[in-house]
Amino acid sequence: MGKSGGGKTSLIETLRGESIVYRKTQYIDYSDTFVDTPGEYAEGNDLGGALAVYSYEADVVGLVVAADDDFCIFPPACAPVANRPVLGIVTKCDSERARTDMATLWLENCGCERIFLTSAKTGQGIEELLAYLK
Ligand SMILES: Nc1nc2c(ncn2[C@@H]2O[C@H](COP(=O)(O)OP(=O)(O)OP(=O)(O)O)[C@@H](O)[C@H]2O)c(=O)[nH]1
Ligand SMILES: [Mg+2]
Repeated sequence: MGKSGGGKTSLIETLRGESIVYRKTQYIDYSDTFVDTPGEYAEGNDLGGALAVYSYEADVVGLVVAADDDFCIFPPACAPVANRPVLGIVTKCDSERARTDMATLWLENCGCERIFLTSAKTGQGIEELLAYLK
């Protein structure tokens, strides 16, 4: 879960070994190994409850923040309310506007137990994340 345009679907495509094709996520897609969610669900209170429900369908929850994001939508100390591992995933580490340290700090403040630094474009961090998930 994470902001719209943050790179969730691209990350999933990369983890699957597929090429990246831009497709706005329009609904919660739980048809396969990954549960992909539209960013809008994480951006407002009205749909946020659905993310909580779907998080209980998953073995592991990933909070996604792009390295070039200007702000973080997740509040501090939100991760420990889940009774399963909550990972922090920094996407777009290749971006020329990347502030990876800032994104990492935001996810640490959320209480994420592991933080992966990734790029769907360069493949950075993908093997490490796959190894963890496997
Ligand atoms: N530079 C760079 N761009 C990326 C990366 N990952 C995704 N993008 C770009 O960011 C844009 C949004 O990517 P998506 O994967 O669709 O983002 P999303 O989080 O699934 O967005 P929603 O479906 O709206 O929630 C696309 O134009 C991607 O090409 C990355 O690792 N590096
Ligand atoms: Mg998407």
